[in-house]
Amino acid sequence: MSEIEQLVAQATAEFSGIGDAAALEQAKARYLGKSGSVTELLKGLGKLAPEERKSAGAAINSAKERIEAALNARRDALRHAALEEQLKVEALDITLPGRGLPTGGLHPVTRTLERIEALFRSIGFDVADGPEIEDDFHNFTALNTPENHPARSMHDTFYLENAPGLLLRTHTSPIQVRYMETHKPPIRVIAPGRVYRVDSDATHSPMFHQVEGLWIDEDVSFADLKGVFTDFLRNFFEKPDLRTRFRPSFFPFTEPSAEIDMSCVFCDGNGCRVCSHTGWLEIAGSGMVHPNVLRHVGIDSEKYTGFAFGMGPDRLTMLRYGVNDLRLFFDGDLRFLSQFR
Ligand code: 2NM
Repeated sequence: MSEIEQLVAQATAEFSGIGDAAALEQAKARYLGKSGSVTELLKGLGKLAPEERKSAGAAINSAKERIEAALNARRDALRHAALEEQLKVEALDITLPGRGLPTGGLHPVTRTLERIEALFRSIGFDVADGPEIEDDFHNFTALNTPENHPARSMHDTFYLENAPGLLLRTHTSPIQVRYMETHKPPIRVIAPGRVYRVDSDATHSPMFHQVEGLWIDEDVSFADLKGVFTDFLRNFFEKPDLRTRFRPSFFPFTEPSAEIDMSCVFCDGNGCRVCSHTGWLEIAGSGMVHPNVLRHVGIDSEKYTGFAFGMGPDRLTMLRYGVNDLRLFFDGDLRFLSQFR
């Protein structure tokens, strides 16, 4: 056998003995690479006599083609074997039961907010929102809060470190202030949202929710406040016999002001542990909008009057679902939250 034919036999035998792709490419280099055996033979052609060159060249090229064919055959075989191996490992058992798609659900406080919004929309209220980072005017000054009021202190309000005059809103009233600045009476609007106060214990979270309501028109009275809010609570708790009482109170932004209590939804007012045996639960603050507030937003306080109220949907959610720890709503523990799906 000629030297060339021997080279073809040797390469073919070597390739078929190789089991992995990287080793095969190295073997290829030894024959077909820059200084591989076949390449060296081709370089040697120049030294041959011209009459020998043609047949020698043809023989080398034929050998080169057969070595390349052997190489490609082995490449295919290895690729095929790797695929077979992979299919064996990744075998799909279509008889296994499916894993199922977990379904999400709305947070219980979100459900309460949506319920409150739907009830107020049904009697003609708009739903507004606004920035959680507020300025001093919209959060305090427009709401008739004196410069020295304790709510303005750093002990009660989160102020932004690098932005003088900016703070995290402590109530959703600034939404109402912005609404009054941009709308003319009659105004009927509720303002739900997150609010922030420097406060953190078993019954206080530094972030909590509020919904405030506002109705301004000619001749809006305290009687309208009593009717609207009592009706809202009866619908919210689905208790047509629920009762309310209004106790005198104080807020800078309302005059007169009142705390709203409702008959306990657990004992219907007979007294139980939830209502500390009083039969009543505190549920909201309210009052007639102070004329100074109307003046700050450019509404004629001689022509228009209005009522406003503020309540905590977190507490409403606790009462509606019988939850006794506020923090459960904000811990993000799915064992708790998934019970509300
Ligand atoms: C409350 C209690 C009483 C209130 C007042 C206003 C505004 F913007 F019209 F002045 N919004 N909300 C208000 C009144 C809020 O929360 C306990």
